[in-house]
Amino acid sequence: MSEINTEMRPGMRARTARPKLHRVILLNDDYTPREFVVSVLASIFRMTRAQAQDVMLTAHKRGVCVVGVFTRDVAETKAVQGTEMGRREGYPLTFTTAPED
Ligand code: TYC
Repeated sequence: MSEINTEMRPGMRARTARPKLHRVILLNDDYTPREFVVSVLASIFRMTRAQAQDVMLTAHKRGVCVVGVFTRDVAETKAVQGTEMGRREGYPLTFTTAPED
């Protein structure tokens, strides 16, 4: 059986796996009720209602707000879950993702 040599050698850089992180971004819209946005944020992201309120208000005022930073799969799953929670109630609430630079 062939084995992988995992030993460090002089000049080799120690490297821990550091997956690229992706932002989940909340987009403002004119129809989703503020309270509904707060509930979605609190239920999908580990956020108190006060934090969720801040994020909602930032998106409301500025158009977008970064909700959190996650590995790609987690970011995409949370964005889909949040967007689907809105769609089920007939709201245009939308979350997107973008890689961090
Ligand atoms: N702008 C919405 C309203 O006035 C509330 C809202 C805030 C919707 C943030 C989406 O990402 C959002 N009812």
